[in-house]
Amino acid sequence: MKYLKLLVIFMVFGLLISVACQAQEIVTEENYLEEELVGKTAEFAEDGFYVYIDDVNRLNHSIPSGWMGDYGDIKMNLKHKDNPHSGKTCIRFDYTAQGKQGAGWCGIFWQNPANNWGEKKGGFDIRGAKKLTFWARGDKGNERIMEFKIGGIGGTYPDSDSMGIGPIDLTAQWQQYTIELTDIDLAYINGVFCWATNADSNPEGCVFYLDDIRYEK
Ligand SMILES: [Ca+2]
Repeated sequence: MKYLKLLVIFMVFGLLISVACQAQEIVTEENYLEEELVGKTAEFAEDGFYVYIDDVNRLNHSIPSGWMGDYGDIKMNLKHKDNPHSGKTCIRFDYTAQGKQGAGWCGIFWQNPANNWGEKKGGFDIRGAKKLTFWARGDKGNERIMEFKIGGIGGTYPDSDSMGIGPIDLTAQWQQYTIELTDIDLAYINGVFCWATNADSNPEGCVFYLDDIRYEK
């Protein structure tokens, strides 16, 4: 009888511990789901939070490392010196449209740190920015870029939102373009800028230039 009592006490005790553990797990999971992912605070310079202003400049943020689609068709020069929009350099992209990876399209994401497809927590908190602006020109004019955008990288640490413009037909002169961000959640943005285009729109390929890519308040 004594042993039976002990057995019952042990069983009840075990059951209580088991229930307590389950309750703990549920609470932890709920807390995790409710927690908003917020990035590192973006430090704005006087006229904006820059993605690119000039080659090797302390104002630059993120790396154009996320090459997509026919990445073998792209050449990138971050220090092109002929006719930049500002300073000494702009970025030149050469797209051959050969289809080296068989995709028919290509694009590049700026990521932080380099090559971060959402597996690391590297995004920025850019809340307060009302728009992203950038300057672009084509080598000849009529180069078609299907999309310019911000955000949209998924993974374990996904971007909180995304917004894009396009398609855009570039001109041979520098022009400023704007992505409006007033209705966008900018709490966590790893893919701070991106462009994408395709061979259908540029059968002979294209050459284009970008400069002064920045978030503005
Ligand atoms: Ca520049």
